[in-house]
Parts: sequence; C-alpha cells; structure tokens
Amino acid sequence: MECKFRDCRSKFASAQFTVCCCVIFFFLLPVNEAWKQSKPRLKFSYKDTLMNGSGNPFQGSAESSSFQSLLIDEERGKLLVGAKDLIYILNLENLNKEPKKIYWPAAKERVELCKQTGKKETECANFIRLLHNFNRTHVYACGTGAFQPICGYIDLGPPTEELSSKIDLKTPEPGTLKCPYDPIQPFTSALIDEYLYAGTSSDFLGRDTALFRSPIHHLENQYIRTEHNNPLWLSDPKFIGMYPISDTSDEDDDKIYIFLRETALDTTSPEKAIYSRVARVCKKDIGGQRSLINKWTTFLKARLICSVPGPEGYQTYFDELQDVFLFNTNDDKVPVVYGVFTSSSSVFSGSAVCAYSLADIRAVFNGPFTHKDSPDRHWVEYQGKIPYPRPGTCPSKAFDSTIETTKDFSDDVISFIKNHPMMYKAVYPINKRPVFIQVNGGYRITQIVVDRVNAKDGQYAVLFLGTDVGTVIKALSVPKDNLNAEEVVLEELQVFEEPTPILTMEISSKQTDQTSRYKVWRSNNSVLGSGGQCKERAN
Ligand SMILES: *[C@@H]1O[C@H](CO)[C@@H](O)[C@H](O)[C@H]1NC(C)=O
Ligand SMILES: CC(=O)N[C@H]1CO[C@H](CO)[C@@H](O)[C@@H]1O
Repeated sequence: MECKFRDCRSKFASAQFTVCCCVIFFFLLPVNEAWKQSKPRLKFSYKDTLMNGSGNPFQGSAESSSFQSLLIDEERGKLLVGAKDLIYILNLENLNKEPKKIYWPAAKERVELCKQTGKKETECANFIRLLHNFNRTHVYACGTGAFQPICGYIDLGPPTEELSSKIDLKTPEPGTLKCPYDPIQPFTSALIDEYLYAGTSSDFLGRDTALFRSPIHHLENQYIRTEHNNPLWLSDPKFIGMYPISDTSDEDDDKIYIFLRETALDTTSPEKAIYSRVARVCKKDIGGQRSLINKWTTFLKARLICSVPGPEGYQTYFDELQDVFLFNTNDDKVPVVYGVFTSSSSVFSGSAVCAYSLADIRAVFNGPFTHKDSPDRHWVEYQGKIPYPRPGTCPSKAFDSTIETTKDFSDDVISFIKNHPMMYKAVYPINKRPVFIQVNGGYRITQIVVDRVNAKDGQYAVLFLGTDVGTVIKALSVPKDNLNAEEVVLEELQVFEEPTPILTMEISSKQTDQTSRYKVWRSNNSVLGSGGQCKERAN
C-alpha cells in the first residue's frame, strides 16, 4: 500500500534532484510574456488517488451532503463535519466506518417563515458553518438556522472514553453575531478564551457585515464590534481567516490578526477595486467610554500586497485574498502567513501565493497612519500629532499603570482611531514577490495548507494548493538568497471525482511527526481524508 502524502522523505529525495537540475526562472519574465508554468512531475487521477491509498472519500448519506465545516479531533481520532441539518462524526482512520450523526434541523416554523420571506427553499435549513473545540468534553457549533443562526454544545465526553451511542446537543442559543444567516457568505471565526470572534453578517438581509466578539458563557459581558456603517473601517468585507498571536511576552499585549478582502476606498482607479487586508485588535479590548462604546478601540488595518514585478517597474497585482494559512516557525511570535490571491484583471486570470512575515506586518502597524482631508482629496501619510498612547496599543499595566483597560483611553485616542484605522504603508511579501504563480491555466487556486518536510539541508515548506476544479497541487517553494524563489510542482492530484471547487483544507496540528499529519479537503458534496492511516508503511 502506498501513502502518497505520508511518504515525504523518499519523495523529497527526488524533489531535490529536480531543484538542482531544472530550475524554473519564470519569476524573472516580464508580465506581458506568457509565464512559463512548471508542470507537475506526477499526475494522479481520482482513481489513482484512491488506489494508491492516499485518499479516503466520504460522500455523506442520503439525508445530507451539503458539507459546510470541518473539525479534526486528533485526540479522539475523529473528524467532525458540519452539513445541512446534521453533524457527522467520522473516524479519521476510515471516514466511512460507522459514521455517527447528530441531527440538528431548524425549527419547522422557522423554516416556513424563511420560505415566506422569499429565501430560496434550499437555503431554508440549518447549515452548520462553525465547529470549534470548547473544552475537553464539548464542541461549540453554530448553524444558519434557516436564516436565524443558532449555536449549541456537543457533548463528546472525555477524550479517553469511547463516544457514547447517543451524543447530546445541548441548549441551542442565539447565534446572531457569531454565524452568518446564509450558507454561502465567506465567513471566519475563532474561539479564544470563551469568546467567539467572528467576521460575519449580523442581519437577515446581509447588509451589516462586521468583526464581532461575543462572550460565550459569561453573560454579563457585552459583545464588541467594528463601527457600524463606517466604510473607513470596513467596506463590504469578506472575512477569510483569523488567528490569536502574541506580540510580546506580556499577555495583556495579545492580539487577534484578521485577514479579509474588501472594497477599496484607498484606490486611485475610477473603477471599483477589491483590496486585501490584514487587520488586528487587542484581546483585552472592551470598548471605549464615551465614544466607541462596545466598539473596538484598537482596530487597525493595512493593505496586503501580492504582485509580480514586470518591466519598467510595472506591477501585476493579485488583489483578492481567497485563503490564508498560518505557518509556525521556530519563533512562535513570528509565524509566516501564506495567502492565496486571485487576480481580478479582465486581461488574464491567475492565482498567486504570497508569504508574509509577521515581523513585516507588525512593522507596518508601527508605521505611519493614512489620512484624507476631505472626500475629494487623495490619501496621504498622516503628518500631525499622534495621541498617547499610540492608537492600536493594547492597555497594559506594564506599559502604563494609568491605562488599565481600553475605557481609560482619552477621547483623543478614541477619535483618532475612529478616523484613522488604516496604515499608510502596505505589507509586502517576503522577497517582494509570490512564492507560487498560476496564470491562465483555466482554473483558480482557492485553498492552501502548508506542511514542512525535513531534508538534509534544512526544513522546507510544502504547499498543498486546492483548486476550483477539484485538484490539489503539491509544490515546493525553495527560498534562495538572491530574491529568486524557485517553485517545483511535485504532484497534481484529482481529489474529487467531479471538477468542483475545494472549499476547505485542513491539516492536523500535530507538529512532531510529519509522516502522520492528517489532511482533509472539503467540497460542497464530498470530503476526502488523507494520511495518518497507513501505519503499515514505515518510510
Ligand atoms: C465544558 O463546557 C460545558 C458546556 O458549558 C459544560 O457543561 C462542561 O461541564 C464543561 N466541561 C469541562 C470538562 O469543563
Ligand atoms: C507513485 C505511485 O505509486 N503511483 C501509482 C498510483 O496508482 C496508479 C494506478 O494504480 C499507478 O499507475 C501509479 O504508478
């Protein structure tokens, strides 16, 4: 039995050979010439993928196959799949072995009401869009609830015990501000210290999409959000990912970094443009005192650039962020963020992967703010006086004992951040260019996970790129000293029988044993698990 994904070491030996022998310099080519695309060294059809033991597909059951969300539970050896009106609990070793189901439809009256208000009948159901580990025994789940979101707890019991035959779903609670109303809106969330951070729409019509933090459990606390109807903060945002990251050793300084794309106000182009952003807030933010009550008082954002330099300094931009992956390095305060971007150009269609160092992102947040005097003026660097403490600073006793919480911020700080949430400088990728480009191939890259392999000469990042035609591209990005990254496409696998978009990719977080790291891909109607299960093949 062959295990395609697990078998990194032997594969890698041949990969290194390729690196030396057929270096692909297409990054140097000017933009208007055709890019030379590197061809995959091995191509696997869907049948190959299954035959070679590297894929274990799950198609759902007759009741429900509209897959929405995934949660890998390594401790229990389970994969939770949120679907339409139910949650599957599958065995990682074999997804089809005795799948368990938790039914969770929306209330009948709610479904009726949803249909009466003119929503599509097929969307008037409870699509489970969110699954997070809550504590040792419970998983927190939210669904669209036929356009009235609901959340609840799934009791899986202690990880050491077998799952009981009847799994409990406890006390559904309102899910507004935590989960979208509809099954398709791009959405991201994170559960951190019993708070749910969500970039989601908050109303039936989907007019108000914002960054929310809702307490789970401690009901005394209010939710916090971005300012309503303030396009300076967010303008028709599509949230892609968010991560808690410590900036310093001071816990009070912990932040959440958020990745999104939105309609750009800061463009000189007369046409509507979409830009990608990294935003951040302090974990300890509890809102302001007189102004910005229950609103973020530390919200800042910056543009993320992913572009290819061409002749005469002309850049080709990939502006629309589709997915992000946080890749931990040896220093957990300086992870690398990989982003998949697509181009919105009418001239060509393409996708690119850019990698950003968190150090560079922080430097931009520590730099100048952007400013606009009046609607008909250009965006300029803010030159005036910046209030104290610098807007975006987390309140911390270690930093200033008079500023214990964000309610201690002066009116100056509050009104400054309200009007200047955007940084003047943009964040550029490592080496100022993408690590991977795909142009005019008839498909787009939609998803990314990054794994690492150890080789004799150090660690390499292996990119797994999901496409909108049901394939996964496995590529190696080899960094070099002289600004040229080399890309080697190792394999292309058809992971879904139909050419459907890959909507989610997850990789197990186990850091120690690369050969057993489990990967799973989701399309709307299929899930494919890979790795971790072929124990009989040791190297
Ligand atoms: C986990 O959270 C649930 C839901 O609030 C609670 O009932 C349960 O006691 C908690 N379990 C542990 C081990 O803390
Ligand atoms: C690398 C490898 O083992 N590839 C095999 C995968 O399966 C197909 C079909 O069974 C074979 O032809 C490949 O050689």
